[in-house]
Amino acid sequence: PGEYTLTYFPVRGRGEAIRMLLADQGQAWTEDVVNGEIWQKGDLKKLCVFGQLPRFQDGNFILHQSNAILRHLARNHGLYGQDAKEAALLDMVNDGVEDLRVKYGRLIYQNYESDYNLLDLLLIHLVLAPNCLASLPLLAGYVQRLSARPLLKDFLESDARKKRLINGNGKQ
Ligand code: 0HH
Repeated sequence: PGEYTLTYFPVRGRGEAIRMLLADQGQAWTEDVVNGEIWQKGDLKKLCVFGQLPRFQDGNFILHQSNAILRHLARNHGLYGQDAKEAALLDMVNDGVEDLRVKYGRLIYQNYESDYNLLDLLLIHLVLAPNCLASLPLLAGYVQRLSARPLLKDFLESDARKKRLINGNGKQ
């Protein structure tokens, strides 16, 4: 791959699963942080295919849509299964996680309201309700196992991540 740059708002949001994948793979990337003031100007929004972030650069190759970015990185880093059927199963699970993320987004922003993708969402649930996995040992073990992976652990405990807002609207 070329040099990686993630352009996103100063939150975990739809950037965090991408960041966790890269961190866990030992892959360096550049953070291009867009605050509200820059976004309000509208110039960047016009450049975005769907008028939204995240935007990801792999060298000269520019991608939008967080799940397309995750799949691109999964292919680049050999994380997309052994064959077309395994890739289809990964798509199925990730699409299910996306459905859950959309519901979570509604809860946080309106109503309040793959592996890395699910881990991010579960970690956020643990912020909202620390005991929510108490009766779900398989999921709790999953969170512990993944969070203990050395590179991912370093990332999860890094100052930069601790400082990063979870949602940006104070509702967590
Ligand atoms: N389907 C797209 C994807 O998966 C959805 C992208 C999307 O919803 O990539 N982008 C939103 C930002 S994610 C967007 O660009 C929601 C978190 C926003 C938190 C902002 C907090 C800022 C705090 C300083 N929205 C801007 C827009 O639509 O104009």
